[in-house]
Amino acid sequence: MSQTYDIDELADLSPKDFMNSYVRPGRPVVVRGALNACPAATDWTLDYLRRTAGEDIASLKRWTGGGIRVERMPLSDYLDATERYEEAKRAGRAQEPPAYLHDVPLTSLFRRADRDLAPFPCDFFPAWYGPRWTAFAQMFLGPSSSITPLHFDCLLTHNLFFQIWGRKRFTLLPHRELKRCYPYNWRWCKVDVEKPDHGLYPLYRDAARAVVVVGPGDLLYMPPGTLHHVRSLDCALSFNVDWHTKRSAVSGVLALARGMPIKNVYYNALLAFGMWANVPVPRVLPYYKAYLNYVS
Ligand SMILES: O=C(O)CCC(=O)C(=O)O
Ligand SMILES: [Fe+2]
Repeated sequence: MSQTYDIDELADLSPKDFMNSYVRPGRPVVVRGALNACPAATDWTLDYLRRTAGEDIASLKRWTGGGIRVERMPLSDYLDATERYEEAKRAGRAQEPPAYLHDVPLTSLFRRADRDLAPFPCDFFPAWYGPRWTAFAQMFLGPSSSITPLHFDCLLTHNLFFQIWGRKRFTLLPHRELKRCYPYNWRWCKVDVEKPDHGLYPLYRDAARAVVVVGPGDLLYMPPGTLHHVRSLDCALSFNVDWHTKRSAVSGVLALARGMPIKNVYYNALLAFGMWANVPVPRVLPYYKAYLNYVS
């Protein structure tokens, strides 16, 4: 029998209560409808993307038995393929789904993200991020059934996840359950949470876990190291912000001793330096940008 792992669900949460009741003690939380007042919730349609960024080349990911394969195509072709796939699925015609536009800088496609998310208070993040927080946001757009396999975020950052539209089902486990999930390559896990092979991965049976579905306008907070598997239940648009506190940035540097790849330690050192020495975000970002574009 697996142990329980509880996730609070709230209708409202102030930045101060968020810091005190969830970030400090390291507890996950869902806030329903937290983004409903943002123009992004209504304006960020596929047609809007087609109009504003359709000619951009989208860099997509497909998970294969052997790892991640990157595919590229004009964004408008990708959006067309995704719509065709959803239509065919609704009509009961099976097709191979398009790949997943996964973990790309939000402002590269939503260039007015600052304005479109403006009602969302930047004090959900440490003061260092300030109004430039959207520069750290990474977006996810994909067809229904898209999956991100079980992993934790590789810099051991806090993760605030914003669901714009569509639904996603998260399976979450606290970091202490890592061994029971059979990790490899630092951040990935071998166990398939949707169909666990208890013969191959017997320790998983006893791992504490929780399942939560996020829908349009919802916010999900995951503390550093939270293991998560994500399945899109619909065609869905989301983004996350991986961010550090002064403390988690230092822990992220010390994680070198626990096997964190040196490249990741470098990015954590950069953020720790920026935050502790109070170097303004625009001076740190050019060095951090490479992280936001790398596949790991
Ligand atoms: O939405 C997804 O498919 C993956 C999200 C994720 O892994 C993250 O926010 O860190
Ligand atoms: Fe993640």
